[in-house]
Amino acid sequence: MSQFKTWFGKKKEAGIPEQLDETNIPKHVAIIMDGNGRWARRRGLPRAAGHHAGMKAIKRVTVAADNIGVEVLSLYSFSTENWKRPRDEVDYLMKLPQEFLALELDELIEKNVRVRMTGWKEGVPAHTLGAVEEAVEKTKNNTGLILNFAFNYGSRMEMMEAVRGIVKAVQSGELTLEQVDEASLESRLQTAGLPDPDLLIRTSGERRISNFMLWQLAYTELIFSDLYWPDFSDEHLYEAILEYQSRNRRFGGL
Ligand code: V0D
Repeated sequence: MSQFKTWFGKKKEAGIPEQLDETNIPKHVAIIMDGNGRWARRRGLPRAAGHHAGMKAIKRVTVAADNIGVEVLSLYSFSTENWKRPRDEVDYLMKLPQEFLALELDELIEKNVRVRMTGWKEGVPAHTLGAVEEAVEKTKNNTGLILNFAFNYGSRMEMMEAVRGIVKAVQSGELTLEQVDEASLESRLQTAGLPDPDLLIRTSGERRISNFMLWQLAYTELIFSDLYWPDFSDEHLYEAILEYQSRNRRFGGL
């Protein structure tokens, strides 16, 4: 995020970097983790190496988000469109949740992190789903940071399913047409119970939403970074939040 001229030289060992306003930390930060393939190509490495490096970035950013008191961190790690990628790459990607959790789940549990999944289970290989569901189950009573993996997720599908649920409820007489409101839809989204994202970060220079949380992003601050996801660090997260706070000071408040 080279547009920011802020350095965090005086960062404390743990806790909130001095420049950040601790009374205005976004509750929900969502990230579209783009640029793993490009990062690898730049280095003459296979795409898999980029995905692997991207996994390491998840660790750094999760620890940083937890450190400053973010309540929900949503990571867009695989869209319903990504199945169109080459078979080998999809196979490799589907091994990453297991690998990530094998390396990190103990520490996530120790840090009181709760793992959640947003997306469709259909079509996900059993070994992948099993690992994710185990993590969700083992952390379901944790009360710290919610680490929400948007995995095999697409927002239009999510909204369509919610609409189907509403139609069914109307047909069965459980709801009247007049009772259908924003809350009826929201409660049927997969993010029900989570606050809407306050801040969305997309890396690697793309400036699109790409079917990610379309309903939930209505009032979200959008920050686009030219960094490739594997290069994204704790300090880049802090810089993004600083930018969020500068925008939010201008327009927020009473
Ligand atoms: C590849 C950058 C962790 C994005 C990060 C199959 C592309 C590394 C997970 C993960 C991926 C998912 C669920 C979970 C725990 C970990 C992951 C995918 C891709 C999609 F419960 N990294 N990661 N999932 N990459």
